[in-house]
Amino acid sequence: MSAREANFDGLVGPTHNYSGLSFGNVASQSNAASIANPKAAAKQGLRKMKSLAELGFLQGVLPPQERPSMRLLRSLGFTGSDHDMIRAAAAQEPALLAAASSASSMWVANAATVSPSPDTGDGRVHFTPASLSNKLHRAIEAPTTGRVLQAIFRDDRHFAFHAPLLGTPALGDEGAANHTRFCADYGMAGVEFFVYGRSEYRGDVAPKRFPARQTREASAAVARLHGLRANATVYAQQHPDAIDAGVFHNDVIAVGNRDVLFCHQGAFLDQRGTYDALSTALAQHGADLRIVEVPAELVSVQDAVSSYLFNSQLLTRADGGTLLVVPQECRDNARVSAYLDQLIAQKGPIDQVLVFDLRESMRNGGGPACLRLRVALTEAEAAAVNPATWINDASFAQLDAWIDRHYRDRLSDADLADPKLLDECRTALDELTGILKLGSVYDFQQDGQPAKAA
Ligand code: SUG
Repeated sequence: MSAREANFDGLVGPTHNYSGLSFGNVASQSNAASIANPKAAAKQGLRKMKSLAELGFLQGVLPPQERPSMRLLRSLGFTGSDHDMIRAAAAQEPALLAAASSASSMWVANAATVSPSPDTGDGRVHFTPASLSNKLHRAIEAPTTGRVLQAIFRDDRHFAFHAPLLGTPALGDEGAANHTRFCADYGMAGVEFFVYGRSEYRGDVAPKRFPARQTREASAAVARLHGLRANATVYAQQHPDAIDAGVFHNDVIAVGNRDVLFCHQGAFLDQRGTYDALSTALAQHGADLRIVEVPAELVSVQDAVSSYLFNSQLLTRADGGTLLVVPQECRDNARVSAYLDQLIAQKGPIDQVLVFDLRESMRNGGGPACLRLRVALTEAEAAAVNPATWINDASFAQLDAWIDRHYRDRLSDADLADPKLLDECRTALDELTGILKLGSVYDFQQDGQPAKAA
């Protein structure tokens, strides 16, 4: 069966800001309290989507979520009108208001784990929204994520949805950021690779400084839910030293596509054993794994974390060549930039590098790969996707104008206390669900509240 990989990028929401909410994510911590530009952020992301669509890649979009989350504030005991709750939270618990206001749903690599149909027990594409239980501001994403995904992948003959895992430390799940699929071809059964930071019940090695967000138990549960075959799943523990250096997801130190794995030499606790297990499993699925390992002497883990070299997208071009999509920060770092030049010159598995300015997202620790969710689709499955969510010239122009109409170009911590931000966000999202033909996916639409709450 022939199939293609689609990339669905998260559109940055109107409340994009720097609140320093993610302990263990160096960029989020170091840019705390700086001024954000939501309009520029949304346009940077949309431009990447448009460019990749123009190059012939299948590109979709996922909408932002309603923020601040009134559901969260109400569940924390704030009462009264929506504006009352925002004012009270701003006065009493500004950190909770910041958590309720984060635009973190833009990083859709954390939205869900997706297994394409050739890999799964029932031959459908399986989705498990990530519980993201390690961080309050992210744990509130899952219910809306599930609704949004089901409004896009809406034919249950092709698509199967699972509930997020329980939000408890033993089952920490961060979705596709810790999951990679290798295959000979997108339409053939492949090998699904799950990387975890710690195990709740096995093993004793864990990071000391920063949290390991993903557990082995969560990864294995997702694989079971999706009906993956035992000889087609490989598990590896992320190197705890990498997590302690700021690698809070595996996609900050490794990326794979088809038969190529591009990673740092310090990515996995058992680097050699991981390569062997992947090579063996992939060989049983018709391909030889090609590994591009970056040595620490050329690019340190610190350089990888600050440049996001591995938070790149590895895409297969129509001519079969491989494109690496990197953030501008990789060219700003002399060692990483030199490495990229050498990588292309050596004519190995990676043929081309494409650079994007994603600075607004990068300053919160979100690079090109964080911003996209990969879904390999057969022709019939692609035809069943909600067509309004594909990016083309017309949808780009509509979304670009929508951003112009609704987004601020400056947002500080203090601005989160402004209840008008909620009204602006709801008005924008109400219009967006019309553009993307999603129906009523947001709480404020389901509760029957008007877009402009008093
Ligand atoms: O979960 N940043 C996100 C970045 C997620 C990146 N995703 C992947 N690597 N796939 C996070 O740490 C920062 C928000 C703030 O600090 O306001 C934040 O949530």
